[in-house]
Amino acid sequence: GTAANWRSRSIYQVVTDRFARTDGSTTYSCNTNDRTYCGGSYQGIVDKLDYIQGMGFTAIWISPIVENIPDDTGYGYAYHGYWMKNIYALNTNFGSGEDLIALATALHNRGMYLMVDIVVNHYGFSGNHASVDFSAYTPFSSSDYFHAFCWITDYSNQANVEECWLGDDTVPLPDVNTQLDTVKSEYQSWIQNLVSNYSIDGLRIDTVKHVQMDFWVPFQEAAGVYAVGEVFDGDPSYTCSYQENLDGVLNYPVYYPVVSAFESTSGSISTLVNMINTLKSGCPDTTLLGSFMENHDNPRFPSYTSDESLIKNAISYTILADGIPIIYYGQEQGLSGGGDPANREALWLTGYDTSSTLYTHIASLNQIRNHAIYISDTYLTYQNWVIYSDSSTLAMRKGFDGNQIITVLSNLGSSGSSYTLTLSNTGYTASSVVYEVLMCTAVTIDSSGNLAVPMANGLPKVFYPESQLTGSGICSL
Ligand code: ABC
Ligand code: CA
Repeated sequence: GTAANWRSRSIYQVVTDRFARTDGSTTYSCNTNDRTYCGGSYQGIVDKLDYIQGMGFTAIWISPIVENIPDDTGYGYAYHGYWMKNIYALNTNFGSGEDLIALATALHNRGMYLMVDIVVNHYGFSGNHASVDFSAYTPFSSSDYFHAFCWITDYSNQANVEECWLGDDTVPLPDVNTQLDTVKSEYQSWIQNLVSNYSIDGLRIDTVKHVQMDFWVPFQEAAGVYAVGEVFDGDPSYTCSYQENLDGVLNYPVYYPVVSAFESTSGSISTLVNMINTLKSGCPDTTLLGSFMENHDNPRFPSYTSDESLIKNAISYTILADGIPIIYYGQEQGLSGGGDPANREALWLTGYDTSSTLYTHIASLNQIRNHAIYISDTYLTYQNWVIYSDSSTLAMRKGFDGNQIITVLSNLGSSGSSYTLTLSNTGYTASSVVYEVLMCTAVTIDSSGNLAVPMANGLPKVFYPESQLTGSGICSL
């Protein structure tokens, strides 16, 4: 898929080893602290596509697929897939090549896309940095293909970030010399073949800020599909600069203010509003950024707060703001693990409940977004506009007249009071009827065009014109 194809997608991120097993077990034990393979597989994902599609997702992102080091390291096994050994072989813990192709086919039969996580920055090793056995690597089988050893020690020094090694003397991550022409062309032909062999529709690229900027343009061109890069950095100018060279980057700049705005009833809404506006003007294309509020590297949001209203608001922002929404597996079941490795729970232990509050919340949000896109894909390129904010509220508009979703967010929490918020600037026609699609209640716009929002219990509100809902199935219309 091209960047334009991906703009309309909504992505469900799975840690392949932890999402679903081939035997469909809902009891197989998986202790995250053990950092071992728990048996999740490509076949397991295929068998649970109804569960994913039932929430309205139109794409999945899976863990890195290539062969990793087999060792039981001081940090456990490579169940996450980021410790490469051979880029020309698969990690068979997740299944065979046929299984992976079967997953791609099953997705495509449903009109869904496959995004695969990839690493080019480093390989993996178990033990001291000085004892790395380069001959075990394919195809970069000697130290000549790697940067000379040094640890990354200074994130303000870009050469140090690019040329030194991640990791430590338990698991060093030997840093590939991505400045060599032979390495660049090997990686280009590798990615071209990988994408075509497994019918991959898009890439999530790991450790992008650890590789020279000029590596990315020809690499993405060789891949021929949309790529979203991981630039793990909250600084908008630094992170957005990578979007000059890659279709998209993960929206780390907005991640931090989203979490802090909604993790408690005293979070700062204004810091979030400022970041939204900074990105709108400062990032090449906010509508191609990957929006997320959880992932496998950061504590899950419910580890900060168990308040369901706050959680629902943060999810609503993630799905209805600019960018391609990415929901991390388990958010729909309210999993609450803290930092790595606690945030990589086995989903099967939840029993895949499709009636849980957050499962249906996510389904409603994806459904209204998918519908607005179906009505007109100009919904996607209309840049999200903050039409109102105060110390506990953020109201935003996305979509042109007649096809605009108005999202009203609050961080008052579940015990928030009931009151009416009067909003202007929604663009809704005076005296027309709009629907609040999370509770399925109709609201009439007043004769001056104002929307009276019934706020209560700190819950988010999502509005859309009733006239455009006919036949959508949303709120039984
Ligand atoms: C292993 C063990 C862990 C153990 C750890 C020390 O080693 O499993 O239990 O605690 C993979 C595995 C991990 C594994 C690592 C290392 O490899 O998933 O389980 O941890 O062996 C990507 C992936 C990530 C993956 C790797 C490595 C890279 O998403 O899953 O990890 O292939 C850096 C990298 C980033 C990387 C991340 C984990 O580390 O840049 O690519 N993620 C600052 C730095 C960031 C740094 C981040 C976290 O700290 O700037 O570059 O990310 O260390 C904001 C600032 C940010 C700042 C944050 C903390 O604060 O704006 O810049 O980020 O305000
Ligand atoms: Ca590097």
